[in-house]
Amino acid sequence: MSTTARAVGAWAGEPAAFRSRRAGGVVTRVMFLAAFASACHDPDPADTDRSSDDSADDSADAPADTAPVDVPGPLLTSPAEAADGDPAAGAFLTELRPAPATFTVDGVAVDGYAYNGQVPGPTLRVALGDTVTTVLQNDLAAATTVHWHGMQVPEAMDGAGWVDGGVLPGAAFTYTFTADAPGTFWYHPHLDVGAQVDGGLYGVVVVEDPAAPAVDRDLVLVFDAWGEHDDGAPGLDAEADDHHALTNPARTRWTVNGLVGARFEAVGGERIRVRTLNASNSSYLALAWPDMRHIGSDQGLFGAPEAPDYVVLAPGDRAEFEWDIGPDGFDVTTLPWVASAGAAVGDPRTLLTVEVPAPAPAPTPMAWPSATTAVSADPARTDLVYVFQGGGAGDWLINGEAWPDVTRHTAALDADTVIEVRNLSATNHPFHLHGQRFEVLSVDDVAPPARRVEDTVDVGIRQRVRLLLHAENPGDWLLHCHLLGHEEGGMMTVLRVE
Ligand SMILES: [Cu+2]
Repeated sequence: MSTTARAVGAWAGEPAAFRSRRAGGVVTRVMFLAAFASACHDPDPADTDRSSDDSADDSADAPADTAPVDVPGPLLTSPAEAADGDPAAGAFLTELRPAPATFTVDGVAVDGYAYNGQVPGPTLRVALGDTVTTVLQNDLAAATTVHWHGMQVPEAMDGAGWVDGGVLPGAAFTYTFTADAPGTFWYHPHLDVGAQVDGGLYGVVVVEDPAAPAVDRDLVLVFDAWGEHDDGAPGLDAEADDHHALTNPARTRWTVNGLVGARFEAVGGERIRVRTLNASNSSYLALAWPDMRHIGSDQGLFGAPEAPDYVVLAPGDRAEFEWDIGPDGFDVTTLPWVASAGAAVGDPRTLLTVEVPAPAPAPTPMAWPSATTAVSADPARTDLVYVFQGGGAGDWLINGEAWPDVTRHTAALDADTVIEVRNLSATNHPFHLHGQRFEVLSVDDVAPPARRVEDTVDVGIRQRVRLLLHAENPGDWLLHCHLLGHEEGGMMTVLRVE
C-alpha cells in the first residue's frame, strides 16, 4: 500500500518536515556526461561506448569526453511489452527467459540478470479475465521461479519456491492462471531474492479493465535503487553481488525504467495513466510533483482520486496517478525517506523530467465510475496477530520465529479474518501476503479516508495496522516483509487458507 500524505493526514503520520522542504518547489537540474546518457534498458555486454547509440535524443552532438555538459537525458518510454503468442481471444501466451546480463547504471557496469534481455523485464499487458500462460525458461545458473506479486493465482502457480525448490537451471515451467482482477501487479523470482531481484529480475503485469476511465496514454514507471556509486566510502562499497544501497538515500542511484536522469516527452492536452512500482530491495520512495492526482494503489483504482503532497512507495508497492498534461513540464522527484527513520535529511531528488515540447491547455481530469469508497467497519475482534521484531545482530522475526522454523496459522476460506500487524522494531516493514488481497481497516486506530485494497502495506516503526482479509484463494501462502534483506533474514511465515 502506498501511503498518501495530505489525503490521509494523521492516518499516515505525515512528517511536518516535508511541507517546508517542498515549499520552494526545488528543481534539481541534472548534469550528464554524454557518455552516461544511455543506461541499462537494453543490456548489451559488447556495447561499452553508449555515447552514440541513443539516437532518440540530440546528445550525440555533444562532446563525449570533456567536462560535464548540460545535455538532455535519455528519453524514457514504458518498458517494452511482451508479445502475445496466442491469437485466441481471452488467452495470453508469452515466454520469460531469465539470464545473466551485463548492463550499465548511470555509466557503471553491472553484472546482473535480465528477463528476455531487458531490465525491467517485459510488461505483460493483459485484459481482465484473460487466461495468462507464461513459459519460464531458466537460463540462469541457479534455480528460480516467477512469483506473481499481488495476483490471486492458484498456489501451484505462485512461484513461491519454498515447497518444490523452484525451476532448475536449464529447465522450464509453465505458469497459467486467470487475470481475475484489474490493476498494476509485478513479477519477480522468489528464490535467492537478494541476488536475483536485486540483479534486475522484475517486470510489471498490467491487467486492463474495459470499464476503466479512458486515457490517451498508459505509462509504466519502474523504480529501482542501485548502490553502484558508493565510491569506496568506508562500509558502503557496493559489492559485486549486492547492488542496492541499503538505506542511505544520498548514495542511492534511482533508475526509472533502467535510466538515470531521464526525460519523458508529454503532449500538451493529453491524459496519461501512470503506473508506478518500487522494485528495489530496501529503498523507499516519497514521490512528489505538482498537483498530484493519486488514483489507485496495489489492487487498482480508488473509488475517487486523492490529491496528496507526496506518496510513499515502499519496496513492492504500486501506486497509480493521473497526469493531465498542460503547457508546463515538471519534475518527478523523491523526497528523502528511509526505512529506519521515515522522513530523512536531504534535498528532493529528481527522478524524471517531464517535458512538454508542444504546449496546450490541460484536459479535464477523467470521469470516475464512482465505485463505493466506504471503509469496512472494524469487526472489533482480532483473529491473527503478527508481531514484526528484530534487527541488530539478531534475526528478523515474526512472532518471535525466523523462517523456516515458523508456526503456520490458518484463515478460513470465504470468511472474514482480522489480521493485526504490530511493528516492534526500529525500522519500517512492508507487509506482503501472497495470493490474497486485503483491506486496510486502520493504522494506529485511524481508519483510512477511503477504502484501500492492498497486497502490500508498509507498517511504520511502532505502528499497529489492522487488516481485513476475506480469503478467496485456498492454499499455503507466504507472508513476509518485502525488504528483501529482512525476508532473507527470517522475516517470513506461512498462512494457510482452507
Ligand atoms: Cu522488514
